[in-house]
Amino acid sequence: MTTAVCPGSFDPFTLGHRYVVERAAACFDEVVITVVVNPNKRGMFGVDERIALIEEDCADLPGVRVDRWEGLLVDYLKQESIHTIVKGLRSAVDFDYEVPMAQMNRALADVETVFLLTDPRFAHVSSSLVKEVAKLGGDVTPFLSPHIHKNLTAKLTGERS
Ligand code: COD
Repeated sequence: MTTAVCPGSFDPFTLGHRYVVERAAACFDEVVITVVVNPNKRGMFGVDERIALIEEDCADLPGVRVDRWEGLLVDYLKQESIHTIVKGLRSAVDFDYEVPMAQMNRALADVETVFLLTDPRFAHVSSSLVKEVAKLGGDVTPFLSPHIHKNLTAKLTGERS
């Protein structure tokens, strides 16, 4: 069975992330979306919230499950006996950022990184931009699933009240 890990912060999971997971699910028997916890960075959504949102968002994708990890990503792959990471590429900027990580991960643990191109509809979409635009009242409905949009709106309303 072929398995790949799609790692990220996913704060929150966008339709760009989902697009890459869908493409990965077409290439591998199993895809694990691993929410990587950074203890020094407090996200808008807690890790349990992010996991619950992704699980709901990807419930229709067979072979896709969600997990969490804190620490070196390659240690997660070793623990799970997985040898492939999938990363989404939006632009050459992503490529320049991702290549050193891919090389480092290969040097550390002989892990292969596979890059999948995003769809042009999502080439400008990042979790941080979506949060910024939403906070300033912009329409981010084209970039999030309806239930994640609902949760983001609730979060922002809670922040304001
Ligand atoms: N379309 C397609 N792909 C996208 C889109 C989009 N619109 N938006 C984001 N992506 C891709 C990103 O390119 C990335 O590959 C992935 O989705 C996750 O994105 P984010 O923003 O949620 O997550 P990041 O970039 O903050 O995650 C970075 C990691 C947590 C994966 C990385 O820092 C890591 O591996 N950390 C663990 C510690 C470690 O091992 N460090 C050493 C690395 S060598």
